[in-house]
Amino acid sequence: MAKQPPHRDPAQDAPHVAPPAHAAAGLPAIGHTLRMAAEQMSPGRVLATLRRVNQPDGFDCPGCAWPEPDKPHLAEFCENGAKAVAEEATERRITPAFFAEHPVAALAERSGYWLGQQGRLTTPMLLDEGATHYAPIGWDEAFALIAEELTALDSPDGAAFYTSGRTSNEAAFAYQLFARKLGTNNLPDCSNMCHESSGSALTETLGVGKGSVSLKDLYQADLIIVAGQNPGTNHPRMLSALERAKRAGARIVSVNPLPEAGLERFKNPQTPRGLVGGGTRLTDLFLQIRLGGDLALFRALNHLLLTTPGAVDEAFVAEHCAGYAEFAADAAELDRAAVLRATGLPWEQIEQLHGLVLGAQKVIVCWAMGLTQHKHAVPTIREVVNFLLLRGNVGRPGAGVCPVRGHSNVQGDRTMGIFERPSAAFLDALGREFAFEPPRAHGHDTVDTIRAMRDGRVKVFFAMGGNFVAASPDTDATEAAVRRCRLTVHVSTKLNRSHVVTGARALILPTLGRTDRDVTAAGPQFVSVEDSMGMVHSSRGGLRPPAPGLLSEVAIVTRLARAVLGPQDPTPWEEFALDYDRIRERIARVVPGFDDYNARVRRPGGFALPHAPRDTRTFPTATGKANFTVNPLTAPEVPAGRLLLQTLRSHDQYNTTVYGLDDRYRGITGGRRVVLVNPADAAELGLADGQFVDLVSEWTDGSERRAPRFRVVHYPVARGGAAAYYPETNVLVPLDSTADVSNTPTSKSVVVRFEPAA
Ligand SMILES: Nc1nc2c(c(=O)[nH]1)N[C@H]1C(S)=C(S)[C@@H](COP(=O)(O)OP(=O)(O)OC[C@H]3O[C@@H](n4cnc5c(=O)[nH]c(N)nc54)[C@H](O)[C@@H]3O)O[C@H]1N2
Ligand SMILES: Nc1nc2c(c(=O)[nH]1)N[C@H]1C(S)=C(S)[C@@H](COP(=O)(O)OP(=O)(O)OC[C@H]3O[C@@H](n4cnc5c(=O)[nH]c(N)nc54)[C@H](O)[C@@H]3O)O[C@H]1N2
Ligand SMILES: [Mo]
Repeated sequence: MAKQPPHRDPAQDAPHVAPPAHAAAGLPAIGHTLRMAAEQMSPGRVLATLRRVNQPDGFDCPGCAWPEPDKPHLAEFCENGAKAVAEEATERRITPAFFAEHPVAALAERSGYWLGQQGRLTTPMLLDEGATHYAPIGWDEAFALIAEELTALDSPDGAAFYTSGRTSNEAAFAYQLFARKLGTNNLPDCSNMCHESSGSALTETLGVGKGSVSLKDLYQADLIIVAGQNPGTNHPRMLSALERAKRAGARIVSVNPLPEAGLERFKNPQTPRGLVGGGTRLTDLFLQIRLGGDLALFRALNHLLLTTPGAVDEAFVAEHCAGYAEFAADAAELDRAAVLRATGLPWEQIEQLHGLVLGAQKVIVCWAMGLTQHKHAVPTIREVVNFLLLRGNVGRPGAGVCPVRGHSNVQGDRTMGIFERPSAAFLDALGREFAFEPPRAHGHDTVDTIRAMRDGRVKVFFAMGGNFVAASPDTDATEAAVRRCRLTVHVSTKLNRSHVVTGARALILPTLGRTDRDVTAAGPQFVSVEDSMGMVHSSRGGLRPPAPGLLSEVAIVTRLARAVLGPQDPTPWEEFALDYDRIRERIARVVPGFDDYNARVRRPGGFALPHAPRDTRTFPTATGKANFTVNPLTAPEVPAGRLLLQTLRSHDQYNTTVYGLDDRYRGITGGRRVVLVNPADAAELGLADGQFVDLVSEWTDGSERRAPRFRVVHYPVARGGAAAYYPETNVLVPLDSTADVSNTPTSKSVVVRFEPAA
């Protein structure tokens, strides 16, 4: 029997602090996983579920987007993947009785953790205008209600259709088709808050907004730089790949303001050495950089390479690159003092890295949110590209760019057209295939959607998964904006804050997840996803769905499309819902690289999408070449008496889903309201370890935002910076504080001061 959800809501947490760990995984990880799974499921279900994760005939792990190796271990074990699976495969259920018992106003007082622990959603529910409780509604009535609200809009651009990156290719393709047939490109997605900066920088410089390496490249690399990423928690299977690279002779450099345990040492739970031995030391050189110092670091590195005779791959640059002369002229000068200030690194360490680079034929740079969520994120990533181009490290084995994606299908969703700024080529192909004229004007991304709701321009908000209210910046402003909507709709597996902070009317549409069996009148269906390295493969759930009559995401989108677009609409939505092969046939005709989709997706392991820079060293950019760019040295300015706050993930959470209150590797247990501060900064600011403070963010327009009662933890973070968990600190991130070009919220760069807690 699965245990009941906790009665007590531990929102008022009481964190305990111990010294941080220096190694990740090993035996404790397995014990931790099994304990957490056992709280959600019976032992038989735990085994049946975990055995099918990331196996060729199984389902794609709903955790991260890290690719599967060719021959996965029987249990391609990953502690946090297992937690993501257990969270979805839980045997707890939310029924209409739950909503009858809890008024929405009371649910809005609960923590996200408590909401998530209540179990899987089972019944479509409506919160009608003025009602205090959600009440059950039939599927047809729900779709009719949405159609009524959409039809009442002055323009289709009064609606926005959000996507979180777990949605399958098939559902995503149908969803964007529906939005565009309705007449809008308002397709914001979680990627706007995530790797948008990577997409912007890579599209401009290399012509493809995705990573250029495969797992095989990683195994062959001589040098791997991991910057702004915490794989021990967020991409644990990446540690096995790094271990394999290391055993083949690669050097690994970590660039991070925090000494993350997973990057220090890895105890591979698949090997005896990892289970009982000391594990593998991963990092050869740790650069404890200041927040936002990476642009300065890569500029310094590029300067050193340019001034080292023979260091530049001149043949590659001459044949394949544009903009080199301007870049080289600019990088010839270096303000060394500014570099030292921005990075906080001793010059010797930068020279050490330079030495490692000179000794390496094949270099890969991996990165995640530590690079993408800064005001100068796009120039930073452009400078990383400059660095790789200088020595020809793009488009050959063992080398390239590796932005490590978050959600398991966030990359696939974008490939399927979930984008507020689609290319003309994509719209042309879509319009041709479905005989309609897609809207051409760009739509709203996530931040612009919030502004549009605030200003009354978007009145219907529809979310395919995710937790928009909690994941977005500036929580109070976002919640006020959402409350101005006429209607908010969430297609969800689990209850979250976005269901209780709503428009005048709100719908919860429960759906199948990755682990659930999906059977239509035409037989069992599978879906497909694209991982962080452009591999597309199938995913088939095996568990009995949490309730009879639950609809898949594809079924929901197609039935909604029919209800809104009417019986005369020529798109065969019913056929799409019956047999997902019919959707894949269309994708194959619209999206490049998906020829013969239905056959190739059925091969074990799937197939690789084409990537011009990787495959043929050609660059589909505006110049037809790989572009060097000039990126002036900038770094965050922090006034005296303040620190720069980054908002990051603990070990027991998946974005806004909190699995538990521990952050094991960082030594924090039993609570999440902690702020990590360097002891030297703490001394200067008079912050004692264990003291409770309010965090107050200061924005350039003079406005202030407050997050109350955080326990100060003295921790070895780089000087000048602090760290606290997301989403508790989203309230501090001003809506207008976004990255240049990509408009991504600056979640890793918030100026804060500390006030004693009341
Ligand atoms: N278990 C689990 N897995 C996940 C997720 C999850 O929440 N839980 N989330 C998924 C998603 S959507 C994503 S996008 C990824 C996120 O994966 P990560 O990007 O690893 O996630 P964060 O916790 O935001 O960690 C940011 C890391 O960058 C470092 N950092 C912060 N600022 C800087 C900087 O200025 N420079 C440098 N060099 N480093 C910096 C931080 O210290 C931290 O180690 O993980 C995915 N996988
Ligand atoms: N301050 C701060 N803010 C951040 C970040 C940060 O580092 N700091 N990171 C940003 C990043 S990288 C991201 S990606 C976003 C994440 O933003 P989102 O993707 O919007 O948020 P999640 O927490 O991943 O969404 C969780 C919800 O998705 C639903 N769900 C889960 N699986 C499924 C499914 O299979 N189908 C459907 N329909 N629903 C499902 C469940 O109801 C669950 O409650 O947050 C961003 N916000
Ligand atoms: Mo993400």
